[in-house]
Amino acid sequence: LALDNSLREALQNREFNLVFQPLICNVKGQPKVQGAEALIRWTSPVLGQVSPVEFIPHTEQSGLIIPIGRWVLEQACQQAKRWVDDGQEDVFISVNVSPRQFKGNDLLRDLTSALESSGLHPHHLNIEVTEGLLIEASPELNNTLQLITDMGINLSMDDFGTGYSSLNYLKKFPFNNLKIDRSFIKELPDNSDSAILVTATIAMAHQLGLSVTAEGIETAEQYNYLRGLRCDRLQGFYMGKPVPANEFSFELAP
Ligand code: G
Ligand code: G
Ligand code: MN
Ligand code: NA
Repeated sequence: LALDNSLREALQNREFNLVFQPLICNVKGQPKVQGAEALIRWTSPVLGQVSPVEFIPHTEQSGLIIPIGRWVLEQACQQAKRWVDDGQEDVFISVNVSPRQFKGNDLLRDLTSALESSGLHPHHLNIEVTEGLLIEASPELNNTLQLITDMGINLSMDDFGTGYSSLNYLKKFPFNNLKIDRSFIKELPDNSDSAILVTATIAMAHQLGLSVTAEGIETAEQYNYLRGLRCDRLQGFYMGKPVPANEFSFELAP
């Protein structure tokens, strides 16, 4: 495939970059930007901007996600270290890791090496995995997730509610944080089904000892509603779009 060939050259030709979307910590009375989700972007000389929705699946198929994922981890950790050095002592960086990266032994090595080479303390690093990873739940997978947690890295379950959400997973695996998928946030606060689901999910997660992130917040109403529900972290275009590091601000926009 032409796309695969282009992707193969993209890494060495420096066609990828990371953008960072603010994650707002819902501290009582005083919300603040505490971290960022790192998101990959690809500018191909031939195709222009290609969304990760299109190219990540190809890299998972071909295995290119391994070196690309390694690059993402390195870049994300280096950026977080710069923020720490600039005085953002509590900052965290959240990185998407695809299921394919859990096959084999590369991930633990890549995590270790990204942390070591950047000098970033592991508690500044958060890994996001989708529910899809857990379909093939196995003792090895549980072991890997536990080792990541033991390293001091935090674990989020991304896109919660879209796939094979099972409360069982949340108990069985060592997650610290649950990200409610934006499809549930979209119709807040007026849609009563969404309101009930989101309210119950937050309560349940808190009882299981997990913090909750709401993603896809696009309006002031959604923002205020979720703050009222004691949702721990807030993310969405209303507070900030993904931007390159030099445009990222720790000032809360709205
Ligand atoms: O940022 P955007 O909305 O374009 O992201 C689209 C999808 O691509 C999301 O599901 C997101 O999790 C995924 N994605 C973005 N960056 C990365 C990355 O660095 N690694 C992986 N595995 N997925 C990513
Ligand atoms: O699957 P994941 O949660 O990793 O997806 C992250 C993607 O969600 C990012 O690419 C980002 O562009 C997108 N995103 C972030 N905030 C919003 C939002 O408020 N609205 C919409 N529609 N997309 C968002
Ligand atoms: Mn994510
Ligand atoms: Na998501």
